[in-house]
Amino acid sequence: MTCLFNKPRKVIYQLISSLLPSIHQICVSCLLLGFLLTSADTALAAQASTDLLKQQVTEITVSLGNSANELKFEPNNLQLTAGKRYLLRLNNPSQLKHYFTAKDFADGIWTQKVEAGKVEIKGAIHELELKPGGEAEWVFVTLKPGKYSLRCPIPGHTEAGMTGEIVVSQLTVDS
Ligand SMILES: [Cu+2]
Repeated sequence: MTCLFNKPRKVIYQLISSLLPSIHQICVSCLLLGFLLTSADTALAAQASTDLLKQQVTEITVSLGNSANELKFEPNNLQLTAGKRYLLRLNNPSQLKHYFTAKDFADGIWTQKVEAGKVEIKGAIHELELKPGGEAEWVFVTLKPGKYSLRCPIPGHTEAGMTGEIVVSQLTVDS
């Protein structure tokens, strides 16, 4: 029997780095499954066994403000379903800076990535700031059903009506 520790260091490093991608994948799956199981929904947990990340994406586009510089999200009501994968395209056609802020919503999703310009960001995202003419793509899987508020926290914008609602409904399984 060969002992791992007798092998040259280089071989051990190669072994570990070849394992890393699969370890990462397993962790993501466990994370998703754990999240769904703790939400005590067996239908969702069953859904998690199919690979959530390979699901087709549903595209949604939301504008932050408009060319007339009105302070609103268009549309300002998003209807999503838990356990689905989405591509949220955000754009800012106005001459003002805006935020897409929905912290509780962001806590209840799993972000796969955010793409803006030539940069791709992985990991948890809680709010995005879009400068005039800015665009970003947010790919995520919805996990936790609920009604979440959306707003732009720039002084005066929330007050002027730059708010919205994101509804994540329970996944219904046909029997
Ligand atoms: Cu704003």
